[in-house]
Amino acid sequence: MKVLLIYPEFPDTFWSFKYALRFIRRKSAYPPLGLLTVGAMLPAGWPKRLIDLNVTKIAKSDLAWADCAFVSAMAVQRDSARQIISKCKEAGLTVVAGGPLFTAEYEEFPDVDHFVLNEAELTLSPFLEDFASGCAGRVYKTSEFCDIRLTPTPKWELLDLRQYGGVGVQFSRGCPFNCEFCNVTVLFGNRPRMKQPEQIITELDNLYDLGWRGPVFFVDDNFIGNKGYLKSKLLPALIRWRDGKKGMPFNTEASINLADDKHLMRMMVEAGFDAVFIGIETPEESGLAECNKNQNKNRDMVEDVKRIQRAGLQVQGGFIVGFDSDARSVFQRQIDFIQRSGIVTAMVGLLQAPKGTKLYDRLKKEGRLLGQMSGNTDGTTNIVTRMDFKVLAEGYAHIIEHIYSPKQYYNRIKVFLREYRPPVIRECSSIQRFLAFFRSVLRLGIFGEERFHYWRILVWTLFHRPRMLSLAVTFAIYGYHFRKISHRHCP
Ligand code: B12
Repeated sequence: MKVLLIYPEFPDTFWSFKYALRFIRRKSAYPPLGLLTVGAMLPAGWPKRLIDLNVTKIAKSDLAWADCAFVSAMAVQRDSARQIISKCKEAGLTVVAGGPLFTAEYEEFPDVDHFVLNEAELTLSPFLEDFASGCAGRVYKTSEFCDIRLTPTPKWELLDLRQYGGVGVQFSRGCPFNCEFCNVTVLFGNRPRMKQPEQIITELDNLYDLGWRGPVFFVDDNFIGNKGYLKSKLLPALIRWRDGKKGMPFNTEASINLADDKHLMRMMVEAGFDAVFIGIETPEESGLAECNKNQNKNRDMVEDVKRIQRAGLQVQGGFIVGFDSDARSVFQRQIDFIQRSGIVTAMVGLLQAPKGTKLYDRLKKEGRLLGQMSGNTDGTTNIVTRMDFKVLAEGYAHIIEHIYSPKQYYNRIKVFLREYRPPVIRECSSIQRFLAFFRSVLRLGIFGEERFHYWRILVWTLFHRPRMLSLAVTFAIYGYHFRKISHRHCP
């Protein structure tokens, strides 16, 4: 069997980082870790090619070479997935699909021959056995969760790492919390399942040996889901691993209660983490109660964010407007929170209901669903909102325009740099970094609408926080991307 592993194209979004990646001449933010893992589970004797449509086009010769296509996708890749599936069918390939999009919505893809849903660790072998005996069924799914201590090391050699801004490593799956809008507990359960530290060390060694020195994203749903195991097993192993290494800063996703544990933050920084993404969602207690985000309730989240920043971790934040309980004042409250906390990378979206979540089921009962979510921060929603949609859309557009306007955005960088105590990770100097700086001078510092703010922050950083100069340039480049995207997505 000759297999094409295909990853559909992402639209231009907040997370695509498309306009920022151009500065470092990379094509995509992250490689498809799910497909690389599936690649490692397929029979060794099957020749494999990975086609990530975010970095390359699919050639006729690839389609002619292959017998079957294994397609992975998340909801935002829906349109591109449909196109590539029909292309593969036209070329006479057997199409097998898996990953979050299909696990949630497989009924919507009549052209796919076989669905191998949920975690491939459990569903792929039964499919392969049936396939080998010529009696493969259409849908393989399970309600069980696998033991990820048995998950193989991703097959990194299938791709050209030089095309990516960062890479992913997964330590755990699942999250102990129950936010109403989130898919994670449906897909991966409430009890975090962890890999053995040795598995992670092997994955990191593989990447290091392949020459990778860029950022590594621990793609866990909630990295601190099991703090005890983290502190006693993984972090000590990572601290040992980092000794003598250069580059490879780590980042991850965690819940806000990270701020309560100084020891954990200290260990994470020592292990080489320099950023965490946190679902803040809303400063309104009523919104937090509505979506069951109890871990964010009754706390001073601005102060929490600052505590994490002071520990040496940049905080990136997710924010949502469009809760039933949101009043018109929510837009300004969100802006104030974002500006005061110094969360430079602030992702703001309208509440959407992913299929399979408690939110989806509730709204279905209430007759308030409008098809599928776009899964995107594009100013759309699949919910009949309580607030008049025109008011909501205008309020949303106002937040986006405000927080990414050069003045506010660069102010935020300064608020952040004042608070931040950067960890000591031995950086890898590279010609690409220097060139990125040079390109930023041209595009942002000379031709950009933000040029005044750009030079002001560089000069300020040079005098007050000289060690963070390269971070300030990185933020300036991100800001360019966020502005481009926001012009596109605001209705
Ligand atoms: C890392 C990550 C990202 C990264 C990068 C993803 C990338 N390029 O690969 C970033 C930060 C960019 C990202 C962004 C977004 N993400 Co995201 N992300 C994740 C996260 C945390 C981990 C994904 C991962 O790498 N997992 C590790 C691999 C090993 O697991 P896996 O991909 O699931 O693959 C396994 C199975 O699914 C299956 N499988 C996967 N593919 C295939 C294919 C075949 C053929 C087979 C047989 C099996 C199979 O086998 C694998 C092994 O078990 C997941 C949550 C999660 N735990 O999966 C959310 C998740 C995938 N993201 C999600 C969402 C909604 C988003 C955003 C829309 C968020 C937003 N509001 O903007 C954006 C969209 C991206 C964009 N560009 O606009 C949702 C998707 C829901 C859905 N129904 O599609 C998830 C599930 C999180 C959630 N809360 O619901 N994300």
